Amino acid sequence: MLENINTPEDLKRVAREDLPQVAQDLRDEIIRVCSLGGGHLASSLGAVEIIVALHYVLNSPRDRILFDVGHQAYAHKMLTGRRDLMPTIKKEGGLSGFTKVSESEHDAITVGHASTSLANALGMAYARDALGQDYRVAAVIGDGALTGGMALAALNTIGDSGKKMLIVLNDNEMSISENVGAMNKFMRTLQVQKWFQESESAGKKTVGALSKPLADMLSRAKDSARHFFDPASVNPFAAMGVRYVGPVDGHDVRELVYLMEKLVELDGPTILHVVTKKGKGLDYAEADPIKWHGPGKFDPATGDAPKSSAYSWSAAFGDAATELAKQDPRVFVITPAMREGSGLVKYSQVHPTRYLDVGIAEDVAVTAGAGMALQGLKPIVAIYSTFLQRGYDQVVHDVAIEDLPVIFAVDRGGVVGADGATHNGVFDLSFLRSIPNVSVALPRDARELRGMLKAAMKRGGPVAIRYPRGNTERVPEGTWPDMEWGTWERVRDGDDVVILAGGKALEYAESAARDLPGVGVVNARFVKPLDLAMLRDVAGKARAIVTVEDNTRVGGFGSAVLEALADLGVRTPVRVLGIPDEFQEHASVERVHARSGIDAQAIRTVLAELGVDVPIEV
Ligand code: HTL
Ligand code: MG
Repeated sequence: MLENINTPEDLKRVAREDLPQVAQDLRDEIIRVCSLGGGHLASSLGAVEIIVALHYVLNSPRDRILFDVGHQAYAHKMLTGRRDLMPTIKKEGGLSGFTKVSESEHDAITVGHASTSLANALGMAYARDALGQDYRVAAVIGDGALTGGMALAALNTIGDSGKKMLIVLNDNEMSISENVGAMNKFMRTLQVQKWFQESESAGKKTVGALSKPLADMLSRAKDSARHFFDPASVNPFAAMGVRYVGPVDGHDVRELVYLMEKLVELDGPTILHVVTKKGKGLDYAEADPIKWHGPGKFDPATGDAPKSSAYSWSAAFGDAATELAKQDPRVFVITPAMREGSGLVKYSQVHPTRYLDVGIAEDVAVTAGAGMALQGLKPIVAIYSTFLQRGYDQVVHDVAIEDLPVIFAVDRGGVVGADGATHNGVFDLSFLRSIPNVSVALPRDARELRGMLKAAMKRGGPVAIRYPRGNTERVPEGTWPDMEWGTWERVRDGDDVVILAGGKALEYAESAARDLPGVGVVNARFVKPLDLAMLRDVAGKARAIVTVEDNTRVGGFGSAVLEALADLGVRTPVRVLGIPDEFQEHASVERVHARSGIDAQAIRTVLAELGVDVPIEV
């Protein structure tokens, strides 16, 4: 049926009875597209009926449909003119993996981080009313995204504001891992309401039978109190002043249409709680939604995917943390909803009492670390660079002022590639090094990572150990090399031009210098503190210095070197290579590094400009 459905208007011409077939066709296409190049499969499969119903009832783009995180919106892209482009998703020059305002007039917000939809919807509702307009605002938010402080705080204001909007709570009991938190438990109590259980067992009949009178009641209740349907004795949504309806079957598209038609007309804010299955319609994804949250390419018939024996940086961290916690009973690891991504599955099993998933609440993760450190633990906050942006004030205010011993294992530092601008971790060196007391270390491999972790434990104070997305090599258990804090290491002799680089950028530097006599390379593995003794020595002899970093050039490692040289009164010329001051759209990591001018070839070009005799590549 999709052949003739390229816009929401086309969809509205479909008979209601045929909407389940549209949903099925969208699902087939999502599976096909994801099998070719990977994508957010399970979440997108689960949200198909919600999206069909919203586009059937609302008039996008005039009415605004907001998707939280934006990773579940593949059906939305297909229904808004982008079906043909779906195979380009997350590829260079192709569609974004999330919704993006500059990509389509139907994408109401640009997103990738969780929990922003409700505050955006609140702002839009105020804008609508302030400008005397009358469009409708609907937000789709997952149960995982609802664990974020931003979402909960927005709800607090939404309920008080009385602003008209529809919030579709897409509850699949999953974040990337199992969802956590008290709200999650509360939602389970709603799901075991008797009538819902019956509807589950007796097919969809009971939901239809029960929700029709419910919907009639709703349409009569337009102006009445918001607390009229309250299936649990205490409903936190209702308590916040948001009308609560549900839970209903989120895969019964006709039922959803029926309800939404009524609910979007109600004054004030309304939550429609829908229960969905993550991975719906694909047996292996339903059975293991964690594995199928964001797979790479796979065989759709069997679910077979290319296996990799590579050892990720995340696994290297998780293994090291698991060992450290065996040695020291004060070690405690906190994750904001990223157990799998941060390599902590094993840790969480081996040390369940010293492991905490706070949900998608990075601010809470950081400040809970502060509380633990104040009371004698040695917390490690395992966090992606991009999501640590959510905890910046907490690092400053709760951790750094008192110089507390909180270790930040900062994963996905640098360019991440396919997830694009929302997920790149290219600001952390700049925003962390500007905070007093905070050390910033860049391991070149798993050995250094372990050395830094061990040294950080001994030293105390806030430390960020930052490593990239991707793989490193395995090291034997018990590998704990000594590491002197704040020291760099010469990894290639040469005093004419010297490249200073740490972490991922060091690989590029070594590769660039491989056959160039006179070009030295330093493993600048601490961005803060800098190894001033070595810097002075290098700068005293070299004709020029090149700094390279997988981070914005603005205020990062190169800036630190320039500041230090200025303080030392040394005038050696410095070329600063880093990510330019622009948002980097999705493409492979290698491509983004190449076009940013930090890969080996770009470094060689700069060396040639500095007068180094660089052989011409053929
Ligand atoms: N922290 C923040 C602030 N934003 C994001 N996006 C993450 C972490 C990582 N993340 C996702 S998707 C996701 C997380 C934690 C789970 C969201 O669960 P929800 O949706 O219940 O809202 P579901 O997957 O359909 O169940 C991405 O980075 C894509
Ligand atoms: Mg969910």
